[in-house]
Amino acid sequence: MRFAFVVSRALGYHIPNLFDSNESFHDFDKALGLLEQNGFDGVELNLNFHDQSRLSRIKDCIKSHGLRLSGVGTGLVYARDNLSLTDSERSKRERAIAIVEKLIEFASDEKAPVIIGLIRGAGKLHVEEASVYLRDSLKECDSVAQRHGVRMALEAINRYETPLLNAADEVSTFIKNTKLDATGILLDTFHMNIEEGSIEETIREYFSEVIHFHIADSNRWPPGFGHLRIEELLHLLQDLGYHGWVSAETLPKPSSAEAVTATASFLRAHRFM
Ligand SMILES: [Mn+2]
Repeated sequence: MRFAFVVSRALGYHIPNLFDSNESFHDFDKALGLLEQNGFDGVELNLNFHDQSRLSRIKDCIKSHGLRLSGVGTGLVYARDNLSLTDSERSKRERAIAIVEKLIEFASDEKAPVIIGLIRGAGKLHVEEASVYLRDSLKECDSVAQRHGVRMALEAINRYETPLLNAADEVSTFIKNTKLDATGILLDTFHMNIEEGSIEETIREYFSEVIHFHIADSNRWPPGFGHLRIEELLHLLQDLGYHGWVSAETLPKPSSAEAVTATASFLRAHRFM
């Protein structure tokens, strides 16, 4: 297992307006330095743009700290630009798909998974109609991912954040029925704590389809601050032979820097790092 930490403008190490200005690149560089010092192998990002100059600057910065890109989240495409894969307006769906496809290209030299979370859409959706759009949109993205040798990680997200695909069984069935060959499941301990009867059983049952894993405690604070036994879940993943990324996607609590150091101490205390 390799460990990464999310650096973004919302969760993880929080940098307001990340990648919008030179100063934010400076803060990004500082955050990566902290990940490097604390023994992380990679960094996970949330991106909603695809201009080459910013993307290559990001890549260079990651490389200069000896880190890898563990995953590319796409939630900001929805949260910031209000574009989703299920928007009832075709042109908005197409814009969302186009960004995902560009980010697949960006992720391809690192073979990092591209994460499909809230870009699926949220709020008051007509679920049946949205499911059809989601199927068609993801089919298109999946074939681009396949061409680039990139996996898409479709995340099970709890019911309070979206009405679409809340539990692992729904994600698994959706991937199979839609025949998404480049897509696997992303399990997140925070979401599983809300949706699954047993987190351990869910990990066991869907393990062969899991390609990416997010950890956060029950309150989305770093591991050790809530009531989940994250160490037991990581031991289970290890026993099952998981070789993918485990990314900490926590709130920036007690602070951005302490979220990093607390996660690292937790992982070291349980001999994962
Ligand atoms: Mn997550």
